[in-house]
Amino acid sequence: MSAVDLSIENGIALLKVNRPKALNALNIEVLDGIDEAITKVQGDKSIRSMIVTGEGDKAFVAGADIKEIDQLDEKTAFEFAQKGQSIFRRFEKLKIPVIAAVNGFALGGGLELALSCDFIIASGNAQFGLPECTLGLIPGFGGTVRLARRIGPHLAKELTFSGNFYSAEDAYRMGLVSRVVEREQLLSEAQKMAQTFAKRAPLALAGIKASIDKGMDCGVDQALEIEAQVFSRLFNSKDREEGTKAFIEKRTPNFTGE
Ligand code: CO8
Repeated sequence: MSAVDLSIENGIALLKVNRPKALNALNIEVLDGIDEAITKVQGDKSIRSMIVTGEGDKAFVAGADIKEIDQLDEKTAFEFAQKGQSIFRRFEKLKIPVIAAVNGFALGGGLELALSCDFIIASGNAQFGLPECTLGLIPGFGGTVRLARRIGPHLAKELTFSGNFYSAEDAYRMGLVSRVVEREQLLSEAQKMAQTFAKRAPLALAGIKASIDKGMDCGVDQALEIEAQVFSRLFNSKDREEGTKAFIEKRTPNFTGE
């Protein structure tokens, strides 16, 4: 049984972290499995969107593997942090929409994985937190960077200073989670959203993702320039032609990603 399962159906990739006995904690094997899955998804043009979740009823991912962390020293800790960071950065840069479907604990590195996805939906029993300070550590897989950008520095500091766990409803109120659903409906809700994205023009979605993500990292003038560049480049795409033609002909567009 592999520590990360990747299945692909009808253009939707489902990545499941599969280490339920350790609450799907991120050990080296899981990190390498995620890295491999990213490469597969990048190489398969039929994939239009992706869902990330954890196996079992209890956890999405309960953090980096604390038993592995315990073996690190300053040098290996730096290397380990960089390894996780670069994998999550590759993840974040995928050109398709990626939904984190959080089905239980999303703690430490688990929340950092979810933050590398485009947005998070959660089941009512989900719990979120960055409890690294309770271990004498700080988040090392992008948590201080991405959480502050997602919910603002004040809330990011409250979470990381306290190390507390927050309910799905609290996370929703903070804007960390976009939607809370019943546990039984979590995957079907994520799939419904992924199916909607899969019907849209892939180059347009990739362009929206790039425009929002790059735009968040620069000033308004530069962000507007990026938006105009992405917008205009789409005029070279077959899908743009197909989209407007289908509207005029009153039919559903057939987008090919070209
Ligand atoms: N690492 C390793 N094993 C874990 C982890 C983890 N993060 N979380 C749970 N497990 C294991 C437990 O050890 C236990 O295994 P065993 O049965 O062999 O003893 C099994 O999963 C079940 O866990 P519990 O018995 O503890 O289950 P409970 O329901 O009692 O508690 C909790 C669930 C509250 C989630 C609890 O397991 C817990 O607090 N886990 C740790 C949460 C945590 O602190 N996560 C942050 C880790 S640090 C981190 O993620 C840093 C990321 C950046 C790293 C950069 C490195 C340089």
